[in-house]
Amino acid sequence: MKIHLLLLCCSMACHCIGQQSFPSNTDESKVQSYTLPDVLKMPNGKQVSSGKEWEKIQRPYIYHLYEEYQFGRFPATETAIRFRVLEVNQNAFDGVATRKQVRIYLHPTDTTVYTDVLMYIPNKIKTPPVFLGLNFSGNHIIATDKNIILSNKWVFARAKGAINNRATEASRGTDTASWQVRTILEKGFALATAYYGDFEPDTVTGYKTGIRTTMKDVLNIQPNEWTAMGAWAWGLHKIVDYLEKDKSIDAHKIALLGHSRLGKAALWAAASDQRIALIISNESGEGGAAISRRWYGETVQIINAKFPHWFAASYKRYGDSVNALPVDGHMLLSLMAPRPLYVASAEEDTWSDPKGEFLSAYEAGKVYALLGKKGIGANVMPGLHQPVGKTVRYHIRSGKHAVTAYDWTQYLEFAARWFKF
Ligand code: GTR
Repeated sequence: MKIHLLLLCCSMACHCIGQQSFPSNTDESKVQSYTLPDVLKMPNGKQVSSGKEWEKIQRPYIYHLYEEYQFGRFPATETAIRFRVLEVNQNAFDGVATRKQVRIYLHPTDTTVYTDVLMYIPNKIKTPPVFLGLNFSGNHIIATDKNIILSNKWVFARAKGAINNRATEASRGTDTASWQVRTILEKGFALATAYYGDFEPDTVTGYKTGIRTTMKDVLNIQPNEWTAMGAWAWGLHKIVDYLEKDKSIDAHKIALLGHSRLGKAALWAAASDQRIALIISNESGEGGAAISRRWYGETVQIINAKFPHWFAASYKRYGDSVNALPVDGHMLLSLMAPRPLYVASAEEDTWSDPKGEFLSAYEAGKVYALLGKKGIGANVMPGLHQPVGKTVRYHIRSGKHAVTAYDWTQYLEFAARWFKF
């Protein structure tokens, strides 16, 4: 019976969450017309006419809309990190790199509240630029290196090698494809990564054991005043705090990469922290780079039903009236300007709406142009494997929802160009 219902539901282009089913679409001819909020229209109705007006009036206004309607606010209280270098080994990757594992204590007194940052730093380069990115189930997944500390935090039951929601030795190196560490090092970049679950486990009740609860008194904010996305973005800010103190890399050259839900978190982290010099949205989709007003792939209604902890309560009001949402993907991308921004999609990743991601990147180009930078240029989607654009760059590749070697090749080239490296 259950299977029958599911089949019926899917043939009707519906997405089922528990007992509920929500309409979803992957037929371009069914996408209705929509009007995007004008990213350059100021609250007084006038158009932004200078970079100064953007910085002083419009950017703070749009940023505030995001706090209010999607991501929630950050704690107003600043905390200083403490850290301990747990390990340094100059012989990683056959001597190509130094491996460094650093424990960042997030709480001023409770030493159980921490994140472990894993770094690989190329030995041949003095203070290299660094790629930063959160990973999905512990640092040990990114390489087969046996010396990486195995995370003992909660992980999804579906995480490879996991038993009872904990990583095991079998979990090591299970996501090397997404990280391409050797190539990153060979191109002269360092890599820094941490597990997003160190800040908040990605479940509806994850906030109870994450920093939104463990640090609520220190940060002076209640868990429901912000969001899981906010907690992950805050975690990235703390890692940047650490990177600024680490003399072995160039903290003026931090490239932040986020895939999928971590792409959404990365965009929010970069919107709220100018120390992040370059941003890569890898298939961040709904609530990230994609245009929510396009009825294609995942919708605001679906994302809120499936992941109620990700976004602010006010975001849920727009599930069936997305055209009234005060923000849309192009506005989030505009908050990256004038910093180099790479948006990427995959052909088979219809859930993330590749066309919506492209259009959003194209639209954000208006803000980049205002600030004297070049966006994507033409609003015609490029073919597969044909990256376009300068300060805002975009590609769509063949294949599924993932970070691949092809993607890394483009990102490394893009970052090398911008960091003059
Ligand atoms: C999906 C979710 C997407 C995307 C993805 C991921 O289930 O609907 O918004 O974030 O997960 O993170 O892999």
